[in-house]
Amino acid sequence: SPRNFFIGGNWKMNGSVAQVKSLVEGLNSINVPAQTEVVVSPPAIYVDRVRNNLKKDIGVAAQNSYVKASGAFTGEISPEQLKDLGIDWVILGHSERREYFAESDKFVGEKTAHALKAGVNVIACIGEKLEEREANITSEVVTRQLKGVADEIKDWTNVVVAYEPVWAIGTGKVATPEQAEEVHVTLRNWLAANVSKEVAENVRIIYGGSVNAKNAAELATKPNIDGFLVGGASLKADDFNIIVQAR
Ligand code: G2H
Repeated sequence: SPRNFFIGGNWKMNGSVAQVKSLVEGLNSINVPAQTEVVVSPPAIYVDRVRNNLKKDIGVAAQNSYVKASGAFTGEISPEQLKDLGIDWVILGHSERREYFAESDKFVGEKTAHALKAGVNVIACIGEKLEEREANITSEVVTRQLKGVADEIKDWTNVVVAYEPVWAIGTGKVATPEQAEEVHVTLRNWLAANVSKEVAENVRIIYGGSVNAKNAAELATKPNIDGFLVGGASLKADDFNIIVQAR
């Protein structure tokens, strides 16, 4: 498969100067295997120091970026500014941003398009809520969210799709490998039908939601699971290292 394994660490709104320092030291002793890409995502205020202190074979992502290069947008950060700091990735459309900050499918698509235009790669997050899964509308929800991105971009080379079922996030209730694989196949089929066969074949689709050092290896055996977006377990370098080595 041309799809290199991709492991993202989403630190969310966690850490202090001291904790960031010790986590970066731990990450610097990780051996990044061949055909594996590793990216960590600190809170915005720590992004610069992490980039300056982390070894270069681990990438750094912001957790959000805006749709303008600069201007009167108090509190926002542009992908051009990220690029200026040597930050090559951004996580967009995480369910916590959709839920607590009312980000729409269209806005996530627009932010994705702007980040790509600025030369920043995107981890685009999608995923259904528990009530949506229970109502058997998982496929409709995740393909609608994916369409929000597809409507705004043409080139998927620098996009990684993260499927993160909301009911599995931070709950300890991980999706089974079969549940995740089923949705990843749905997404790939939707891309083949609505974007192109090439994009469907080449885009990395990673799984997120309570991935840890114990469950990562089994999830990684599935042919359409190309890696993970890891929250809680990415805050411990030893656990994160086990996940990085999972395939
Ligand atoms: C899902 C994931 C990382 P956690 O949000 O994006 O978090 O692994 O803590 O469920």
